[in-house]
Amino acid sequence: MNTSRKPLDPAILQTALVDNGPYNQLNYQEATGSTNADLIKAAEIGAPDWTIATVERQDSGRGRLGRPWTAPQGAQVIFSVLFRPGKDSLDSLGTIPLASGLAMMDTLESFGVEGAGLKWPNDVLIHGKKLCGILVEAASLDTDPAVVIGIGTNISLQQEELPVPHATSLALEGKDIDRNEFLIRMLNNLYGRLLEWAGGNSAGDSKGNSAWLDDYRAVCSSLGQDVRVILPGDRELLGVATGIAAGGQLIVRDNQGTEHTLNAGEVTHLRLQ
Ligand code: BT5
Repeated sequence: MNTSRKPLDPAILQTALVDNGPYNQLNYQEATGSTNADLIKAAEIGAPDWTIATVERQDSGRGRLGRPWTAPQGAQVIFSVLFRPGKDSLDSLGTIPLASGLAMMDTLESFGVEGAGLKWPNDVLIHGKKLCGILVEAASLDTDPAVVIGIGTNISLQQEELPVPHATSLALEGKDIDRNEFLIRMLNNLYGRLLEWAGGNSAGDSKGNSAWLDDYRAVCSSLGQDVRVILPGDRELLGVATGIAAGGQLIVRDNQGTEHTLNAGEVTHLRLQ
């Protein structure tokens, strides 16, 4: 077996993340359908805030808009986190994916991974290829909102194992990284960025700007790029990405000079970085 595909060690994870760390619960299984689906169900029956679900393999891993997310057993770090951000946070939930992507960038930087950037809102690309996928779903939007943040990172996939040609893995980028260590660092960074996110919602300036969003802007490789954006309803917008608004929206100036502030859209960078 490829050594980096050894199963995760739940005892190490439990000690680092729960007993000596900020999380409340760790659910480890060899396989499941989708860790996001599992935690959404768990949230409905009262699972605690800061519960982690992690597995070696997903059989129906999901991306956005019903797209599939796949990888061979043990070749990724796959996890979801249940986060209950509090009742005053409903208006800010849309920026959780950005804070989560930033935590991934922190983690990659700590391992010395070069060439990574965040395509708005939260695709981590290395030299234009997708390293990880982030899916934030609402488990409940009532008086006690609960969100599930799910992330799959390609650790040891080889070229012939990539599910799509525009994917990459840390192994293919020349980094042999221990999956336990990756998961521990990533979950600590995610916890830290989510606390900053929560603090920023109350402590930002009068326009809602906060320090973590400046960190996001610094690693967002969409900024300054010529982009094509497929907007909801399949409309296409061509222009230059000029900024990230205080609410996390992407600002695109079209070829006529009009600025558009986008809440959603599928961005393509027209020049490879
Ligand atoms: C995403 O969707 O990128 C979000 C993926 C989230 C996966 C995590 S794993 C833990 C948790 N549990 C779940 O069930 N999901 C979350 P999207 O932007 O829609 O990208 C999906 C597209 O990425 C697919 O249509 C493929 O083109 C491509 N893709 C699938 N598997 C991939 C992989 N391993 N690496 C790179 N690209 C992949």
